[in-house]
Amino acid sequence: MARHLITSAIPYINGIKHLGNLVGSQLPADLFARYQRQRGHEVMFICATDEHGTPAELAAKKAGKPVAEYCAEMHATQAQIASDFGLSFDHFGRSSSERNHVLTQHFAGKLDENGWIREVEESQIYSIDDARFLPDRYIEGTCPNCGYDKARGDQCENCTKQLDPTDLINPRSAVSGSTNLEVRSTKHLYLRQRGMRDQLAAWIDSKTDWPILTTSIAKKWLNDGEGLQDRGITRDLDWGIPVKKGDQPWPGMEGKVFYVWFDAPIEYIAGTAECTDARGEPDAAWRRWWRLDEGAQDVTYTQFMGKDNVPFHTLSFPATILGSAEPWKLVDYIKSFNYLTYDGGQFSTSQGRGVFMDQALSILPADYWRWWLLSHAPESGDAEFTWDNFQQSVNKDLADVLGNFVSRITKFCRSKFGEVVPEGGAYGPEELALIDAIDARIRAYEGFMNNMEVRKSAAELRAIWVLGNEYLQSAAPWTTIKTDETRAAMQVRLGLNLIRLYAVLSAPFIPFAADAMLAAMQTTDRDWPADARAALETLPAGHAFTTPDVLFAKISDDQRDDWQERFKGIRT
Ligand code: B3M
Ligand code: ZN
Repeated sequence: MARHLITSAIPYINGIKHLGNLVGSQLPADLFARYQRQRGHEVMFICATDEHGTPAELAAKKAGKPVAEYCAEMHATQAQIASDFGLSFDHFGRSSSERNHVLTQHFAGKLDENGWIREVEESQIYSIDDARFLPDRYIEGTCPNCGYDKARGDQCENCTKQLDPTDLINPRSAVSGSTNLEVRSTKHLYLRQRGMRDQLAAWIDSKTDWPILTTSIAKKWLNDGEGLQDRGITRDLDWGIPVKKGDQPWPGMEGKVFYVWFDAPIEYIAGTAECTDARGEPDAAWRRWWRLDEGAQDVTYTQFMGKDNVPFHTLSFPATILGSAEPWKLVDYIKSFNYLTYDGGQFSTSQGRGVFMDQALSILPADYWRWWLLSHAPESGDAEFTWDNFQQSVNKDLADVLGNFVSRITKFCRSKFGEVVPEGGAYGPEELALIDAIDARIRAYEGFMNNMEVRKSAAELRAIWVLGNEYLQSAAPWTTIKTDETRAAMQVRLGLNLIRLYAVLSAPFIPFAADAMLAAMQTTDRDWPADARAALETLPAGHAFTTPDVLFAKISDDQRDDWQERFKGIRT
C-alpha cells in the first residue's frame, strides 16, 4: 500500500469560487484522491481557505463585516459547497488557524537562524488619517494614462495600465477617501531566495517527469531577466499572522504580519496537523506525512494548482522548506492547469462573469459539472466553457451512453425476469471479446489515472461505457429472448454486472451517480477490477436489485438558452 499526500491550491476566502477555479485545482485533486483511495492506497487530501492579504480585507470591508467574522462565515460557505460538489477532503482547513500561526512563525524563525532573512528599508504610502500604511490596492486616484478617476495603485481598471501608487494624480485612501497621505519609510523582511538559486535549479532539473507547463514556468522565473529575486515576506497590515521568530518577538517588526503567500502553503502542513488533531490522534499522526525523519520518506506528495500559482510552489515554498534545514517533505509532482474561459471571454470574480459553484449546483447536480469540467480539463492549453458544448457532452456521454445503458438493462430485466439477476447460459465469443476489450481499456484507464492525465482518463472511461452500449445493441436480449431465453438471461446478467463495474470505475469522476448505481444493484462491493472477467461475476444469479430512477436527465435547448442568458450578466 502506497501513501499519497495530495494538496489542492487553497482558494482565496474572498467569495464563492467559479468553475474555472474549481477545475484548476480542487476538482482534479479530488479525482486523484478518490482514485488512489479506491486502489487501496492511504490518502491524505488537504485543502483550506486562504484567508490573509488585501483581498480578504477588501472583501470583508465590502461585506461590511469585521474581517475575522467574514472569514469564518465564508469558510463555512466554501466548505459546504465543496462538500456538495463531492470534494472529498480529509480536511478543509483555514490558513488563519492557530496551527498555521505557530508553524509559520516557526519557519520564519528557522530561516532567520540559518541566515536566509534580511531586513530591507522601503518607502511606502502612509495614510495619516487612517493611521496605517496603504498597500497598492488601497490607494485610488486619477489614471495618468486615460484620466479614469477610480484607478487603483497597482493598475487602472479602465485602460489596464500597470501603475505604481506614486503615478496616480490626486491619490487618496480607498479606506477613508482621505488625501492626507505621505511617503514614509518602513522595514520589511526579505527571504534571500536568490542565494538558493542553484539548489532550487538542481531540484527542478531533477524532476524530469513533471508536466512541461510546470517546469517551463519554474524555469522562466529561475532564469528570466535578473533571475530569481529576493522576496518580501512581511506586510504592514493588521490582519494576518504576526511577525515573530518562533514564539519570540521580532524586534522592529511589531505590528507587522507575514505576506499571504508566505503563510498560505504552510497551511498544507498545518491543515494536515489540524486534521489528525480533529480525529483525536497524537501529534505524530500528521508528522508521518510531512517529516522525513518520522515516516514521510515513503510518502508520494502531489500538488494541484492553476498555472499562476506555479512560481510560488516551485520556488518560494521550496525555498522556505529548504531554508529551514529541517527534514520536511518536498513536493514530488506538481500537476498544473491552464485556464478555463467562459463563453468567449474570461471567468471573472471581480466582474462576476461566468458560473460560480453555488449557481452551478442550483441548476444541476454536481456530477453533470464534474463530468464536463474533468473531461474538458485545461491541460495542454486553455479550454472554453460554452453552454452548447456542455449540453452536448451531458446529453451524449452521461444520458445517451451511460444513463441509457443502465436504464435499458434494468428495465428489460425487470419486465422479463423480475428484479433479480437471472441465471443460466454461458458466455459466447461475443461476450469473451467484450470482456477482453474492457480489460484492455481498464488497464489503459489506470495508466492515465496514475499519470493524472485527466482528459485521457475521461475519454478512456467513456470508451468503456461505449463498449457496453455497443454490446447491448448487438446482443439485443429483447430479440434473443424470443428464441433463446437462457442466452438472454446470460446477456442481462452480464449487463447488470457491467452496471456495478461502471459504478466502480466511474466513481472518481461522478461519485454521486456511482453511489446511485451501486445502491440500485444493492451492493457495496467497490473492489477495483484486477481482472474484468472476475469482476463481472460479482453479482450472482438470484441477487436482487432495484431499477433506478433516471440517472442523468437531458438538457433541453430551452434550458440551455435560458442558462446562457442568465449567466452572461454580472453577478452582484
Ligand atoms: N489562494 C491563489 C488561488 O487561489 C491562492 C493559492 C494559494 S495556494 C497555497 O489561485
Ligand atoms: Zn487608465
